[in-house]
Amino acid sequence: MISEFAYKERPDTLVLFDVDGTLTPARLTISDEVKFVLQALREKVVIGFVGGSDLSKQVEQLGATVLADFDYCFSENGLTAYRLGTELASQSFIDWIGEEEYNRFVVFVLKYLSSIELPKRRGTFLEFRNGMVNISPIGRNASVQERNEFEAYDKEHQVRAKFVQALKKEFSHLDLTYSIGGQISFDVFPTGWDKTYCLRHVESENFKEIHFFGDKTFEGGNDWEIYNDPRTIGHSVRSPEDTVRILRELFDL
Ligand code: M1P
Repeated sequence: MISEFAYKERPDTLVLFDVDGTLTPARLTISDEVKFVLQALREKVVIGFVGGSDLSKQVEQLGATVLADFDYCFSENGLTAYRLGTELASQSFIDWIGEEEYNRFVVFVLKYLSSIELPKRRGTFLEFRNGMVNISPIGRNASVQERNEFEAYDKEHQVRAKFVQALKKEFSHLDLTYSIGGQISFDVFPTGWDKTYCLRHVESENFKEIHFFGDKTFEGGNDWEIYNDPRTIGHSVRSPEDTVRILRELFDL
């Protein structure tokens, strides 16, 4: 069978990108320069993104045509996955954890949130997603300015780190991973459902090379596992400009 990727110069090479800090500044939109370089890259290799956020946020950041602009779109680490605009079968967090345990978890989170000191609170403290829950002490409705304030406050007071410790203690019987990947929140998902999860969606393509670009490649960062996975060639970047520079060098763009 002829692959849909056969027209590319290197159809056996996949290049995957983290979103925040790699293709866009954190929670902001993609620049024309990055878009242009990705278009040129897509002529040569298969491209995809793998982000922790859900698809609606990636549409805001990468554009309304995101499903058509990338060969693979992996939201929530690949728990929501698209190949050439068609959704792939996946698993869900609620099926994994079960309603009863999830209920206990949410009650604990809400009680804990109401018991801590914080200078500001906004709304949407817990976001239920397909492959994870996202918990934010200030709330996901915070503005950019409020996000920056919370991030600075959290650095000093370790609000998220302490919250994670409390959850780990209370739910030690569940094999959950807690990942502080962004500015104001942390993600909770079954261990193993980190960004390496998306690789199972591309296994049958037998890519000879899978490159991964990410900015949180340090231990504890949400790019750490896929960056270090033996199936990928990892590239650690500091910004979208850095991503562009490495792409131009590596793929002669
Ligand atoms: O992609 C990194 C993280 O981006 C957001 O984090 P925050 O809102 O805290 O900056 C969230 O969507 C989070 O799930 C994601 O891991």
